[in-house]
Amino acid sequence: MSALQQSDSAVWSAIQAEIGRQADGLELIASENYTSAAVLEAAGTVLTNKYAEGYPGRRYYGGCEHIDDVESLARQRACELFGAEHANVQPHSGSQANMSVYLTVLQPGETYLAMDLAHGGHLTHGMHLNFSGQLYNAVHYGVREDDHRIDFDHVAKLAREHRPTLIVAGASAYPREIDHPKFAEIAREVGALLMVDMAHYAGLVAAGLHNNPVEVADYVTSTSHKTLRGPRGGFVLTREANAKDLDRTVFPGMQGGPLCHIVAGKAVCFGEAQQPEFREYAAAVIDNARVLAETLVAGGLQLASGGTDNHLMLADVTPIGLTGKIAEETLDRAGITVNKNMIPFDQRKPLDPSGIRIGTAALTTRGMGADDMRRVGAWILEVLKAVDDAGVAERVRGEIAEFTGAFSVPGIDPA
Ligand code: DSN
Repeated sequence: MSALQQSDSAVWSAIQAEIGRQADGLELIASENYTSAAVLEAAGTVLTNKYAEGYPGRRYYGGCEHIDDVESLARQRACELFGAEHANVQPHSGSQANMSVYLTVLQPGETYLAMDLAHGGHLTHGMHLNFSGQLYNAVHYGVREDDHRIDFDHVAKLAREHRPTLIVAGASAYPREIDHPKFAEIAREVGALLMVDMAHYAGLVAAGLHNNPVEVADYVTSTSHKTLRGPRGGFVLTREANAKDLDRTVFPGMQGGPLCHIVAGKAVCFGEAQQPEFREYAAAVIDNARVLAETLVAGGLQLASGGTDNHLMLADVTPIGLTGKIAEETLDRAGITVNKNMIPFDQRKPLDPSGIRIGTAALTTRGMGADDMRRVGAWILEVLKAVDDAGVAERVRGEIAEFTGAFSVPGIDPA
């Protein structure tokens, strides 16, 4: 019996149930993944006990020599992986990574340009209820109505009109490769700084399969847990010239002690992403997304921009008489996990939008390939076309539980 099971059976039971859910179902949330057993182990260590305010070699607490080693490794590996001069690996999340850049380069009330949440941006790209929309004047660009690609003419027009201090590129629900050099060109023209939030596609960048924003941006923010497949957390990359200001903003500006166990998980994840196998993994994520997208389109769903060239797709479910909320709930009953999502120019509301967002990073980690994606696509279509038939969802749930039994989950099943 584990220590947790013995001391707190309620929490232990909930965790066991979640282990079962992660193992038995099809995890298609585009921002989720399964970390390796090594990342999981590092994140579950006694490093959680340690306070280490400050940075390696300059801490406000004693006893930080081993934490220094871990954080230095994480910083060094992040820099090697992405070709950056400086990395801050302490932000607790992607939101805090973004906050740290805004607080470094923007004064309250200043203007920045970022992607509209309704077109695929993130909460921290200036949503009106978020700090990023309350503290600053966020101006939004979006995608074109005809092809759902970023409208660079509009980005340039807004940049010339509003003269923002900062331009933010990057998205949470955009199925196409983002042209970072184009953003850099516009930023240079209007004298703005460029920040790229690569949280979703960081793993593809690490693998050399998406153009690298570090080459053209002043700041690059990310999470470590999406396509990069590390522990839940954030980090920021920048040039050496910005290092002091950024570090001062993260600590003491907006955080106290780093989460040392998570920093250890990040170090392991950056090391894993440097291995040749990671490139193969990232290539398979993209291939799988393409095959799944083709399967869904052939089955009658409309995808934003018509398809995908990264790890995710946005499917409009209204042509088959559903809403995103109904689709999410119905798929959930069948053991298929996705999230409802606005599609560009959505006429519906965020809590019951027209679409669902689907990603292949997690299933690819389990070793699924193109044929499996065709099967997954067929299940999605079958369930969505029979929302009123509880028996279909029930049967598919059973089929999926049997199917997923053949694919191990790192950290849950033995490799
Ligand atoms: N909440 C994340 C997502 O699902 O894309 C972004 O932070």
